[in-house]
Amino acid sequence: VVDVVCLGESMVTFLPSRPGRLADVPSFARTIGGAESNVACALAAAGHAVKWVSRVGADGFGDHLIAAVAAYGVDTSGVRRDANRPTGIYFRTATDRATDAHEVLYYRAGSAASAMSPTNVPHEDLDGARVLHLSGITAALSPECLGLMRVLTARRAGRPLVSFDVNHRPGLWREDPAVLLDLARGADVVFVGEDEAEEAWGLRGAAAIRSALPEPAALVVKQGARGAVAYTRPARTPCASEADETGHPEDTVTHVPAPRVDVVAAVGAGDAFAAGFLSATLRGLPVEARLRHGHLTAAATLTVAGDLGTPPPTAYADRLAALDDERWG
Ligand code: KDG
Repeated sequence: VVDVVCLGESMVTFLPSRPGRLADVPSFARTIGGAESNVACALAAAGHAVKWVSRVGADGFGDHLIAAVAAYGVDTSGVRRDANRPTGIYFRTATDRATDAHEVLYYRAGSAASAMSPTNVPHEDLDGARVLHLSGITAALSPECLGLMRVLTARRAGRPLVSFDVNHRPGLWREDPAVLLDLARGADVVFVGEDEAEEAWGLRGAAAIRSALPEPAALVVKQGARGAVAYTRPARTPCASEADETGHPEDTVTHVPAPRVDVVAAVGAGDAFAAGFLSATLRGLPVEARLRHGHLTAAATLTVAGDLGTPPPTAYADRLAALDDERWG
């Protein structure tokens, strides 16, 4: 039985050997990136049965991605090879710690994953999981990928719990990112950063985001170093959509401050947060503990240059998550 299916593009990622402008960096180290496979790797590291569904080229970068993700214990049998399209890659510069700024150069237009569509992602790759995790990056890759996202976020009886991380990537969007709000409305669990909600949708603050997005049974708004707030209400059937402009008076609002960490690079931290939150959700933990596990998993990634940190072992994370309010954050 698969706990979570994560669907999305991953890329071979090149991290700079030293800080500086992309134009000046002389060499790069190879690693892997990809929001959804990051979530898959972190969930597998926490002991869950996870499958990554994607497409990669029939090339050496595709071989490397599959091997690297599988090495985390993720089932990669749902990754299809495309003989006619390459695996996506990207280069980035070191993060400026003061401003969090870095340059990103994608080589992913026309990639194998950008050809994912409702017709070439087989149902059997997605069926049977408890959770299907998606992100807004996929919607930005191509019209075919957007079509796939619309199908996967459509409410229907018997579907898995759909988790959606908004992941607004301005460098990828040609269309109006309001599409991301539509897709989020079809999900059961939504993760969004306060900053990206303002950038993509012009919505300021967590309450405004909840008012615009009342449908998901759980909406998690990440507020950077301030922490994260979850709006939750008991899940009804996945088909129920009782939202109206007045929002949900029955929402429970839970805020958890973020632990203080010495941030090296924020890339991948949102994915780690989602993995921690989903792992605790799968274990039936209360909302406060879900948020705390999100923060703890994110902290491990915030303190490394790459996308994937080493989260604390689950038993230790459970002890940290159970600390008193005064000792937390
Ligand atoms: O969340 C981290 C991702 O942004 C990174 O791994 C690259 O998937 C990526 C993307 O499309 O930006």
